[in-house]
Amino acid sequence: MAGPRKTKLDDGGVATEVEKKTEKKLQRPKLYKVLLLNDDYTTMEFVMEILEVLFQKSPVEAYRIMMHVHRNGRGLAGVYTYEVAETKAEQVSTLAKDAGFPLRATLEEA
Ligand code: TYC
Repeated sequence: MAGPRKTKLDDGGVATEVEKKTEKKLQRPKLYKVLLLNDDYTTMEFVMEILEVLFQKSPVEAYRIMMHVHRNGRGLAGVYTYEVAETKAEQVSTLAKDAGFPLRATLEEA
């Protein structure tokens, strides 16, 4: 059973094109990495709290990610669809600003 299904209304090609377009619209959305950036002022404790509260990391995982960012400059906090990733990155900045820290996050296509 290879190839597109034939229907009673098969028009010899046009309907097949429409089906292809429909398939394309149903493709999975792109995913984006939220990357935490290192800085010299945000405390390690605050970064871990952000990872636990916003990115649902365990304390052990939060410590591992925070130390990775501290040593390497950036690190993966999570992977999400665009709107969720944008919101997470904004929440990082807002919560950090409210606490007096310059912590930032950036997005990268996964
Ligand atoms: N470098 C910071 C310090 O020494 C800790 C830190 C880790 C800051 C990770 C930001 O994303 C970050 N206090």
